[in-house]
Amino acid sequence: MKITCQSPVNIAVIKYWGKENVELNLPTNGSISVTLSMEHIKTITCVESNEQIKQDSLVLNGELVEIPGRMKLVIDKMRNIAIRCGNRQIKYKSESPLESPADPRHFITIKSRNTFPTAAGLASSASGYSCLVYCLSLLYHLDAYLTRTELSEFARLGSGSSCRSLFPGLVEWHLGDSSSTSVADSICDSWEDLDILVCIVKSEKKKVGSTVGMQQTVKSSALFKHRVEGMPAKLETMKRAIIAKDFETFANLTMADSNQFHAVCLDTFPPIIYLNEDSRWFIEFVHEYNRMAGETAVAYTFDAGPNPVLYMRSKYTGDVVRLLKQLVDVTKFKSIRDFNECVTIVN
Ligand code: 2P0
Repeated sequence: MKITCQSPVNIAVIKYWGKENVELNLPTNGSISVTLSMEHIKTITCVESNEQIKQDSLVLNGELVEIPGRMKLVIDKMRNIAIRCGNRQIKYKSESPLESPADPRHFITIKSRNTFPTAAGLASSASGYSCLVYCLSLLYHLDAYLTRTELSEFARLGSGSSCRSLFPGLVEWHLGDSSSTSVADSICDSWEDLDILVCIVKSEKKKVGSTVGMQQTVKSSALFKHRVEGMPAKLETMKRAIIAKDFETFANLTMADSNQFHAVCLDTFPPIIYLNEDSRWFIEFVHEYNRMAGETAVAYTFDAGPNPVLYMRSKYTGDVVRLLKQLVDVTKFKSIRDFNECVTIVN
């Protein structure tokens, strides 16, 4: 029995940084992201289960690797739920292409690959864990018992930001106050004249992993406390801007949050520096472009790496791409027009 799914990455506009509970990946603040389309950047995962398989295994980008502890935890939790589901009431129709669920007592083989550089600050763990959780939910027909939001808890246990890739469009990961309430759901599933441009300036492995970085920040940054205090109001303003399709507020808050996140990284001791000279060039370019346009036309955001992701009003996209191609030596531009996709079945 075999299921293949694909999952996109998501890029936060109000960022997750800091864990209240490291083991459960409970965040110190809620976050909001945009799920990208899968045209260029995605994870494809195939999970196979049958009684001939002698042990669980993971092949990542063609290489047999040890299954990380967190992944084991996610797989075990989902298997346990699958074993108990026999006594539960079926709420929904399973989307699974498998007629009957796989036996959760059998071992599984996971084969997963990314169509973009792993650990380059482009949230590969987000597409990876959301894809795995969706594959397992279909393999065991868990989607017949649990909502997408309930399933997002398992993705979060694997990697915080991955709970957001289970939904299309603009998505909120709620802070919550327990494992079952710190979950994701959709704010709105499309924004027609919003375009996204992912610019890949460097595809080296990032220096400080997010999990380690977040713990250093929580321990050492005074600015971080200020950031957390301001979060509930910021999230509310952002949600209202998204629902009203108010690009100006959306764009300005996105840039301000990215800047504050990187300021907090710099305020961490020892400091975490994700931005580089190219990143700073993009920041100045965007502010100058907006000044010339006479309105907020473009916004930037940077995750745990130097690659800018630009959000723009679609009427400016052609001009921005043309100018960037003239001005900068960027490895790749990925123009993402349709981001109204989320994790889905391949076969
Ligand atoms: C985000 N990042 O909201 C923020 C912005 C990076 C900067 O979520 O430890 O890989 O697996 O829960 O989800 C990256 O953190 O961390 C991240 P874990 P994750 O997208």
